[in-house]
Amino acid sequence: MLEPALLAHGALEGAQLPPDISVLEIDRVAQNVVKSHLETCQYTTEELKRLAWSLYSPEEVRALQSKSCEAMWQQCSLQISNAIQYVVEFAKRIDGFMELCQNDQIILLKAGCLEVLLIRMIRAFNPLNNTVLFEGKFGGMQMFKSLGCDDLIGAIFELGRTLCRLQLSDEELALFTAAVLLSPDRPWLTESKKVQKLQDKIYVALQHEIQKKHSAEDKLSKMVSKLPLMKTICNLHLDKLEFFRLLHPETAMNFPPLYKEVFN
Ligand code: CLR
Repeated sequence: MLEPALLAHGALEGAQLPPDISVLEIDRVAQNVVKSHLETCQYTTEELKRLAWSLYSPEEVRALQSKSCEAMWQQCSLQISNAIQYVVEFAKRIDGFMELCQNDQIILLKAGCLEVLLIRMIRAFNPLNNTVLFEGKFGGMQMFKSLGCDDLIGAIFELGRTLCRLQLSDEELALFTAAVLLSPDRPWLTESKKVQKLQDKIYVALQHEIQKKHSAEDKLSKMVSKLPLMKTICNLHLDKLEFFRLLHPETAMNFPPLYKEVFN
């Protein structure tokens, strides 16, 4: 879905810049996106390093597991909603995003923010023991048992593991999440050409950033190859949410407004 556009626009093909984009401009794009990411990433790298040592005890995990499905959904939607606020702030700070029409801003955020969260998750994911940060401590997938979404949780953890293997730097993470957010192929966009231009520059900046250490074609195509799994997870999440809403309409009504707005 994103791949053909990306390939067609040459972001994966060699180092040459499109004739209308200068090196200076690419540097400016990279600086703006990386700064925006660092200002809105919710936890600093140092904070996360410290937190990685605080693991849920077996008793605490058991307590989470014996919660009702409704209570656990409520807790997760609250955490996700908090994290989404930072993604919204990230988007707003990306040069060009606020110049898009409001309709398109909303479409891009609604369509992209879970994907961005899933990529951001690698900062808060420990592949050594397969744990993720949840309400201030790290725990494994068993924590989420009471949700009754083992397939979804399994897919999220699998994505965490495979993305961690790419060892993305904060710079690469920043540019990759910005590129995902500015996907010109989201349905109902009115100015997708404008979005395409922004995304092209970001992908060129990402390629440039990767080249400092690796073969860019290789790493960038590995990153892009994880997008289908992210799409699957987003659709699975929507299915689970729809099903949950049918079973527990009152609880779903009380989900955080931002969570409801993004996934309605
Ligand atoms: C992602 C990176 C953000 C901080 C953050 C906040 C909430 C976390 C999320 C991260 C990772 C995924 C997460 C989520 C809360 C619940 C969710 C742990 C670390 C798990 C996978 C459960 C999903 C349940 C569904 C019902 C969607 O900066």
